[in-house]
Parts: sequence; C-alpha cells; structure tokens
Amino acid sequence: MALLLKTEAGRGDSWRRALLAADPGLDLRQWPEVGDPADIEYALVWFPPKGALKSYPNLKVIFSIGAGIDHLASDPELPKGVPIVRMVEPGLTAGMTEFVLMSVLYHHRFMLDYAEQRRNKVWREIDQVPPWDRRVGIMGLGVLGGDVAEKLVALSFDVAGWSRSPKDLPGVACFHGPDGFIPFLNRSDILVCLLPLTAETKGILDARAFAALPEGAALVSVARGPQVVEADLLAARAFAALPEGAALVSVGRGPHVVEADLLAALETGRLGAATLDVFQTEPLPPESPFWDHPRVVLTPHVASLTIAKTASQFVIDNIRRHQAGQPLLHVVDPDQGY
Ligand code: NDP
Ligand code: OXD
Repeated sequence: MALLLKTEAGRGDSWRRALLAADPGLDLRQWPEVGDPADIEYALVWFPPKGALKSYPNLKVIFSIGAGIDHLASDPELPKGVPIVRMVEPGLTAGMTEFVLMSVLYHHRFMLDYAEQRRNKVWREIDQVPPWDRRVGIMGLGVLGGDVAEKLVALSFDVAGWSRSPKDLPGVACFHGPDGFIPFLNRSDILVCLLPLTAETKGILDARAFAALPEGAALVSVARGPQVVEADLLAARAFAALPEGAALVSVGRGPHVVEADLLAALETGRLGAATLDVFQTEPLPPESPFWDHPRVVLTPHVASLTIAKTASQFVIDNIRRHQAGQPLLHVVDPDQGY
C-alpha cells in the first residue's frame, strides 16, 4: 500500500516529516514522483490537477488536506465511488476558532472605527456594548462552527446558529433549514459564514433567503439599473434581512457571497463592516475594490491552516481503521457534497 501526497507548494517537506513520524514504515509517494500508479491505494491531496486522481486504478480513499472538499468535488473526472474523507483535526479547529473570535471581538469592540479615528487623530469613546447584547449568528454548526459557537457562548455573547438539520447546542439559539434562515439573519448583528461550498450553499446569501423573506423585506436598493441581474437582487435581499450596520465574517468559501451585493450593502450602511478571508477569485486580483475598502478587514485565505503534525495522526489512524475493516471517520456524503 502506498500513500500519494500532493500538498500546496512549499509544504510538502513538513507533511512528509509529519507523516513518517506518525508511521515510519509508510510507503509515501510525493507528487509528482509517484512511481507505479497501481501501488497507490490512498491519496492525501490539496487541489490535485483536474483528472489526476483517475490515474490510480487501485485508489481506495481520497483524504482532503482541508476541511473543504470543493477542490475535489469540482473535478469532473474524479473517480466515482471512491470515498472522500474531509480534514478534521484539532489544529485546524483551534485556528479557525481563534480567527473567528478575533474577528468577532474586533467588530464588537469597534476596532475599525478606532483605526479610522486614529488616522484622523481623533480621541473619542464609543459606547461599549456588553457581549450579551451582541447577537452573533453562525452559518454552519459543524466541526468548526460548533466549536466557535461554544467559545462565543463562554464569552457571554448572544449566539445563534443555522444548519441544515436541527441541532441542540447549550446556550445557542439553533435555527435550521430554509424556513429558519431569515429569522436567523434577522437576529445576527455579526454574521459568520462557516458553511461548506456545495450546490445548495453557493450564493447562499441570496437565493435561499429570497425564498423565505417576508413581503417588503427587500428594501435595500442596489440601484445598478440595467446591470442588475436576478442573482444580485436576491443577494441584496439577503443582506437586507440583517440588522442595520451588521458585520459579516466570511471564512467559508468566496462563492457563498455575491461580491457586488456585498459592496452595495457596505455602501448603503446595511452592513457596517466585513472580515473577508475567502473570495470568488483567489488570489484576490489587484483591481478588486476590497483591497482598499475602509470597512473591510482582509486576509489571504488563512483563517485556519491544517497543521501537518496533528493532521498526519488523523490520516494514519484512519488508514489503519480502513485496513482493519472499520468504518472511516468523517467521510463526505456524496449526495450532500460535504
Ligand atoms: P462540517 O461539515 O463539519 O459542517 C458544515 C455545517 O454546515 C453543518 O452544520 C451543516 O449542517 C451546515 N450546512 C451544510 N449545508 C447546509 C445548508 N444547505 N443549509 C444549512 N446548513 C448547511 O464542516 P466544517 O465545520 O469542518 O468546515 C466548514 C467549512 O469551513 C469548510 O467546508 C471550508 O469551506 C471552510 N473552511 C475555511 C477555512 C479557511 O481558512 N478559510 C479553513 C477550514 C475550513 P448539518 O450540521 O445539518 O449537516
Ligand atoms: C480548508 C481550508 O478547507 O483551508 O481547510 O480552506
């Protein structure tokens, strides 16, 4: 049995060291030095070239280096019937919780406003809001969203979450499904998007919201005349469901958001601020208006990174389970796409 490793550029050696520390006897083939393709039974990959994974006739399991598997699902030639395992490991979870807490606290404590005051040499207090009066909404209550929710509750925020199936989490107002979406948005002063990218969640801040919005809720005009297309109008309605001046923390995937409508919502003040870690096009093109937007905090898709050491243990343990005939942990449901 051999494990194929294809990481992002520059991270291959640390993964190799970590995997061999977890299993010194491992037959590891580091892309592109694969050897005989027939030897490959497991693949641990991040953005493999489209069509590449179909070259391994004995491939039994595909492990994603990230929690998201959209980099695999978007491959039209992905071998059918081979299970995909998403990444669940403590380093990735801890990193995401740190990032979201940092972002929520940043908006909660008006740090963008204080940065602007500082640029203008203004010394002025802004009224402090206690955390129990700040409503934080988390889209996605899975491994990452669930941990974020728990830590925000511990900090005394008024926390809600939205998922596909019903949930019961201590201290969290849980909403689910299309009917729960607009009531959930209505009570999100700070909205965190931690959904996977699937056919259902692509453009989530418009289409599903539109279907559930009450009559008359879509009052934000994006006023872009003939350029307004239906998808844009729908997204404007989703933002319209948020409380005036809400902040968005977008750390799931770029295509969850229709970027033109996000800009419009920032312009009208419907959204007061946004932390954006993921974008429609990555790397973010130099001409993007987000680079210089005064109400945007921007990072280059680094909200959390998989930590090779802890993740390698997860992968090796899962391979051992598979070889022992036990069920794999954290297998993606192909029908749901996450
Ligand atoms: P999980 O699969 O554990 O959780 C996904 C959550 O989203 C679940 O609660 C699920 O609901 C919910 N969900 C999925 N589809 C829908 C839908 N149609 N409507 C409502 N809720 C839905 O994923 P993780 O928490 O591990 O990861 C989430 C995402 O975070 C990843 O897919 C990735 O895109 C992103 N990510 C980004 C990183 C970054 O650096 N920016 C780093 C790591 C991850 P239910 O519980 O009912 O199934
Ligand atoms: C992930 C990511 O999905 O880093 O893990 O984006």
